[in-house]
Amino acid sequence: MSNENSQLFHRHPSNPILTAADWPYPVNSVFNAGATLLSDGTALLLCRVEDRTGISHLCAARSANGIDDWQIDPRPTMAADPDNYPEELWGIEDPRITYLPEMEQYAVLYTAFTRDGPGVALAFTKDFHQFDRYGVVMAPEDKDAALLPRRVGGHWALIHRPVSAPNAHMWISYSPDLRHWGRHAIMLESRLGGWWDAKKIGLSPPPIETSQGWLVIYHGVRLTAAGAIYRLGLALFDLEAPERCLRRGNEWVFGPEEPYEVRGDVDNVVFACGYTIAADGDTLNLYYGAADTSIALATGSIGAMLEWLEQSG
Ligand code: BMA
Repeated sequence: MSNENSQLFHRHPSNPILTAADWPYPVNSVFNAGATLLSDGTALLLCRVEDRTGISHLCAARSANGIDDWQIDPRPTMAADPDNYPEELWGIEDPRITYLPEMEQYAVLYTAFTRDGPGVALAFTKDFHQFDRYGVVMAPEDKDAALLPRRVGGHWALIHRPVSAPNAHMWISYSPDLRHWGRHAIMLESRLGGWWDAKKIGLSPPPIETSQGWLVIYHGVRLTAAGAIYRLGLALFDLEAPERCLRRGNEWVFGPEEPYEVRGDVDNVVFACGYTIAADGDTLNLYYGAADTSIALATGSIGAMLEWLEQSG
């Protein structure tokens, strides 16, 4: 894939930037990390870590430049707690972080691997040490969720991905209090047939608020005879009615190409759960899980993504 849109993202030369070998305790793999910038500018990744039982927990890694010299918590930062939260029976996965200025806290939406499949769970934190769990907010089977950072029309908005086999679309739901959810609407549908994003799509990192709308990076899953291929595409949604899609790109903008993306515990996967935005307000640092094995970094220009959507959306 060396066509024009692959230029939207540039892989960091030291990819993958974090692997199991970097961990201070024995783990199988580290991938699909939520990301945020702390108030002092430190980049924080809340990494999905799969231990050697096959169960995942979350572990925080902090770095001044967001690239190297990561300070990794010496033990799991947020471990599954099935005694108190039975929905976390088989672990917790794929966190997406949104800072809510109104709450003065970070919301972490994550997948709780329940007895009946993946569900969406919510926890709040101020410091990524203590977490206040709200429990399951969307029952299984549902995942790939994130909150918008502010209320829209007086309500909180949650993007998520319920499964109604054989299809899975992106939905949005609203709440007055972050506990009771309703006004469910389809936000973006998976396409049909041979498309790269046919049958199954989902939100990747939380939406990016721009003057033109909510810029959404989403993943599409192509099922092939050799297995699934996870790639990323772009879409833009109305700022005050985010269920309204303004533009959608046809081609994927990022897909597995490098050896660490093509080969791993799960081949051919790029799966982004988080980003940080540089001081210029335009450079997006996208952190993505590569082949369910390591964490990699690609950078892109938000302005260039919007322009690309304008031309090809
Ligand atoms: C999806 C997600 C991710 C994972 C991907 C590829 O369903 O749940 O956790 O990276 O599969 O295995």
